Amino acid sequence: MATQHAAVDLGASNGRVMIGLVADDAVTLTEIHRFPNGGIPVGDHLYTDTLGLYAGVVEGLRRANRVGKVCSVGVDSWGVDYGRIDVEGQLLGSPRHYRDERTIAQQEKLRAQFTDDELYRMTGIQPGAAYNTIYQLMDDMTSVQWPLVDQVLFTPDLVGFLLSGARGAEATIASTSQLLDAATRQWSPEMARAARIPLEIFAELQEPGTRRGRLRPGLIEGSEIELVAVGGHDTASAVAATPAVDEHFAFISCGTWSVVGAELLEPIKSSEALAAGYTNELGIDGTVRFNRNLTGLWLLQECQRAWQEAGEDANLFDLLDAAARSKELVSVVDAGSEVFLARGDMPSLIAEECRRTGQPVPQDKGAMVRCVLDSLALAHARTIRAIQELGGPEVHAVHIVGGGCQNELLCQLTADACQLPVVAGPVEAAALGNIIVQARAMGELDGDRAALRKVIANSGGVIRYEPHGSARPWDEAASRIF
Ligand code: LRH
Repeated sequence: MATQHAAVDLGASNGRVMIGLVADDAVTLTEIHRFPNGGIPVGDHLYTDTLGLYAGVVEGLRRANRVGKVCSVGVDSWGVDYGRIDVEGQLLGSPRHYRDERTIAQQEKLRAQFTDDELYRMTGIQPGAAYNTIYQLMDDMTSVQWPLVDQVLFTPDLVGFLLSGARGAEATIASTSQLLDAATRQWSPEMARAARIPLEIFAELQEPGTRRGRLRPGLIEGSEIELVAVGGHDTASAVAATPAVDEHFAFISCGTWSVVGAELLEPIKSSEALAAGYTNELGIDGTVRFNRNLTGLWLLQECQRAWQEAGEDANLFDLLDAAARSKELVSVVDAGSEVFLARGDMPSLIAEECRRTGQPVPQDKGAMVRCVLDSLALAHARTIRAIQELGGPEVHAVHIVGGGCQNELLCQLTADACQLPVVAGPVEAAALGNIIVQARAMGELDGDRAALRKVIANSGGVIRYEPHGSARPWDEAASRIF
C-alpha cells in the first residue's frame, strides 16, 4: 500500500479529512470524511463545538487509515479562535466563536489607550478587526474560568493536542492573534504589555513543517501517524498551494470569507495600509501575506439560511442560475463592511444598505444573489488595485482558490472587475497546502515554495477566465458606495 498524508481542514461551515498521495511530482487528493461546523448560539453567546470537530477528525483518520497507511497528519483551520486547557491538559469549557460580539468592549479599551497606528506597528495586524484573538483573550481574562487556564492553544494546535498530547503554537495561526509581530515572526512583548496578556499562556512557537511526534497510542488502530505542524491558518495553507508562476500574483482565498492579498517577504505597516484595512499575516517559508478580509460568500450563505428558515427554496445551483440571468450591477454593497459580520437577517441587511445608498432594493432572489456577487467582484478588484498602490507587487494574474473558485459567475465577474485573467483552482487549496508541507517535512518532497507550487500546478484542477468588457461600469458602481 502507498503512503498517504492526511489533511484535516476545518472551515467555518464544515470540516474535512482528506488524504493526499504524492507521486510523480503531483498530489492526488481524496476526500474521506466531511462533517458540519458552524457557530452554536447559546443564550447571548456563540460557541464552537470543538469536541464534535475532534470526533469528526478521528472518524476521518480511522477511515483514511483503512484506505491506505497514513504516515502523517496536519491540521489547518480558520483563524483567531482558540481553546484553553488546565494544568492536567483538560479542555476548559467550549471555545467561543469569533463572531461572538463579546470582544467589542475590549477592542474599544485597547484603542482608547493607543492609536491604531501604534497598534498596527507593533504587529502588522489590523487592530480594527474585533474578532482578533487578543480581544477575545482580554475578555476571557475577566471570566471566572481564567484562573484555571494553564495554556491557550489555537484551533489547529488544540485539535493536534487532543490527537497527540503534543503542544505548540504554529506561527501562521499564531499570527492571526495580533500578538505576534509579522516583522520578527516572534511574540510582540509590547503588544502583550499593552493588552496585559501574559505570553507564558502560549505554547512554544513553531514554524510550519515542525514534526510534533506520534498520535496517542491506540487512537487510530494499526497506525503510526505523526503530527506535523503545517500552515495552521487555512489561508496560509491555501496560499502555499496557489499555483502561481512568479511573484506577480494576487490571491483570493474564497470561501465563507474572501481573503484577498499578495505574498511579501516583509510586512507593510504604513498608515495608508492600516487605513485601507490591510493586515499582515504569516505564511509558510518566511513569507508574509498582505491581505484584507472581505465578508466573502458569508453574504450568500446567510441569505440562504434566512430563506431556508422562512421555508423557502434556497438551492445554490438555482440561485446562481437566477443570478446569472439577472441584470448586472443594478445595486452593490460594500463587501468589506463590518455591517455584515454578525449572524443576522442578511437579505434585510443588504436591502437596508441599498436603500441607504440610494440604490434599488433587489426584488427577487436572483437579483439579491446578483447583488452579492457583483459586490464581491467589485470588492475583489478594489482590494487588488489597492495592494499594488500600497507597495505590493504588480499583479499580472489573480488566483482564486478554495470553495468559491467553483462559482463560475463570481470568477468571471472578478476577472471583469479586475480587468485581469483569473486562474481558478484548486478548490481544496488549503488541504493541498497542508499536504505538501507535510510531505516536505517527512522527506518526500523538497525545494522552496516555488518548487512546491509546481507540484500543485502539476496536480490539475485549474480553470482560466479572461476579462470581458471594460472597467467603466465597475467604476460607476463603485462611485455609488465608496
Ligand atoms: C478564513 C479565515 C480568515 C480569518 C477568518 C477568521 O477561513 O481563516 O483568514 O482569519 O477565517
